[in-house]
Amino acid sequence: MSEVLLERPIEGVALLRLNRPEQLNALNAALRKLLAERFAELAADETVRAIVLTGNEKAFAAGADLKEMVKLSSVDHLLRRSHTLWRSISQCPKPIIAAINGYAFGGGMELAMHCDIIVAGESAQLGQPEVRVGLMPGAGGTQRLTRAAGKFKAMKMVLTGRPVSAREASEMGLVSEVVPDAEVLPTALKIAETIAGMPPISIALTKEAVLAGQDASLETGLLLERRAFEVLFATEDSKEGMQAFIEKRKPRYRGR
Ligand code: CO8
Repeated sequence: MSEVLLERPIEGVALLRLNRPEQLNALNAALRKLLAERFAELAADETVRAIVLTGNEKAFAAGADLKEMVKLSSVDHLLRRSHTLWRSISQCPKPIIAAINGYAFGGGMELAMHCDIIVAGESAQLGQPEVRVGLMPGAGGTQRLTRAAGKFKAMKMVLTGRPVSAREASEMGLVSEVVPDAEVLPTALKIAETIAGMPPISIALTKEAVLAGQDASLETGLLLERRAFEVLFATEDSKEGMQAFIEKRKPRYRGR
């Protein structure tokens, strides 16, 4: 059975399931390569408007595969250039919704932070425990976590390795929504379905503006937003959306 399962549960929505349940979805090299390939395919597939990424009821992912990593040298890591695999996710132009049950630890939490929206179950735990095994976050944990939660919350997590509950994570601004465990995937799929019904160029430019703006000054971010906003007036979908509102009918978006 593949370590990453792809389903198409709703029109416009792709569902990716991490599938190494016996290892709590620990991210080994094969799984990460497959995941990167899936994201590249879904990014290029015009019928896909939103992606949901999930694990199982016990784990979203318990981190990088320590049994594999213990054998690697610095040079192995360098030569693997595994950051290029993460890029396929971070540069995916389609919205990605993480649906988290159970553990999202280490590389698993970093994977969740590559997503755009995070739905977590009440019993989910999020953490960066790498320090406890003599490592540190290596896929954006020191950076994305700090940007999401601020220096002091982030420092406490990465320096103690202590996980936080879904509720704590929510208070820290680390997750978008906390729901009962059984509602995680249905909620994520519902959000994806809503996004899939929106005009795709609006969605792509909005996602791009939010992400690019995070690394820019406010002035530059506002400029990026303005330019993208102006570009949208060239799309058929913007005309259709506004016209449908005026005519009190449902818009028909074509992605043009
Ligand atoms: N790597 C490999 N195997 C794992 C991992 C892991 N990260 N996590 C769990 N497993 C395996 C266990 O070894 C066990 O396998 P087996 O039955 O063959 O012994 C199976 O999954 C079930 O695990 P447990 O028996 O430990 O289950 P518990 O419910 O008792 O505990 C925990 C669950 C608390 C999640 C515990 O398994 C744990 O602490 N796991 C390790 C968590 C961790 O340290 N994660 C960080 C790893 S380092 C990292 O992510 C660095 C990221 C760097 C960049 C990203 C590159 C991908």
